Amino acid sequence: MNELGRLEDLPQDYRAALTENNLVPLWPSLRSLLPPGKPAIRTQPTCWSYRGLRPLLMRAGELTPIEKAERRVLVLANPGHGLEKMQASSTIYLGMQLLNPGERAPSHRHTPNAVRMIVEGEGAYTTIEGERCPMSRGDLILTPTGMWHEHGHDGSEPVVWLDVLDLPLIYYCETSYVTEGKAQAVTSEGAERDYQRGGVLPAPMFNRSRSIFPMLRYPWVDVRRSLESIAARQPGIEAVQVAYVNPENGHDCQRILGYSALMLRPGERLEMPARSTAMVFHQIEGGADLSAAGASFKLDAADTCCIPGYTPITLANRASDRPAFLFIADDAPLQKKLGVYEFRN
Ligand code: 1HN
Repeated sequence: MNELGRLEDLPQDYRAALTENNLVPLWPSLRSLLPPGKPAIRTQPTCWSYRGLRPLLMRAGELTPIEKAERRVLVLANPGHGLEKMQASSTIYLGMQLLNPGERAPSHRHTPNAVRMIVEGEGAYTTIEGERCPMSRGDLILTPTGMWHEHGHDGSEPVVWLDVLDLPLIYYCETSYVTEGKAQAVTSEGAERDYQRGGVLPAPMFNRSRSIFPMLRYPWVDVRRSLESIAARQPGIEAVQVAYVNPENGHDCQRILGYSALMLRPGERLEMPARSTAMVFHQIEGGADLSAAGASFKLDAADTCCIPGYTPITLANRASDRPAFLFIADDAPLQKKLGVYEFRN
């Protein structure tokens, strides 16, 4: 590839005239905009241990009342992007949110899409457009773009969950904003039970689907049961993994970020080929060793890490006598829509 002219090669008066006219020469920057073979990646392999994070989150609970925070969150920020950018990858925002007994996080709606992966505690719930979704460890709860949502807590212990949002992308697009709202009336609970059997859908006579996001809560007990069934019935399968999809059409459950759950069988080691998406791993149960891009992390329950795209990843269950379970988030739905998603073997 031939050397391109540098900015310094241009006469000072010419550079000044370009700047004066809001013009920039492309050729000095072309190689950094289009690096050969592989993108320039800011996302660094980064791990946030729950053991390190939890005391700081509990302290936030003492320092800042919920009324002063609205959402009491410590953001899992990737140093490769600069901590102030508050992003885990180019498109993914991660935060650990604390709700103490009796607290309420008021109703609002916004353009970014969110999901919550429940980390600890019982008795809290999110209400989304009137649908009350109880929170239990490992449950996944969606709050898609534009839907009213608020959180409450009737239990007796702190509740913590991992928020995953496509906020960096929506912010980049200059489309990120919020609308504050009044408390919602609860009108329904347990709507996910209408979809508890794959292959069997509600079939209203006149109107196929009530909503483009028909399922908002994916209980961990059901997801875990599916994984265990696959592992037991298909011992030769490469990877025991299930995707969180829209049960009405089988598409990704959200439009920009994709979610799945992975079971590592006792003693299993899994080599994942490089793909173009950065990936987030959150340990739901058990312990796993993860290595990628020169980094290696020991993940214990509730730990979270982020790995850049275009790098192979190795995962290993540390235990030989019990399975390990991971929640995975990436931006494959976005990249597939854009036509840039790739696998490299
Ligand atoms: C948000 O609305 C929540 O509703 C959590 O719990 C984290 C981070 C950025 C923007 C909105 C929530 C958020 C958020």
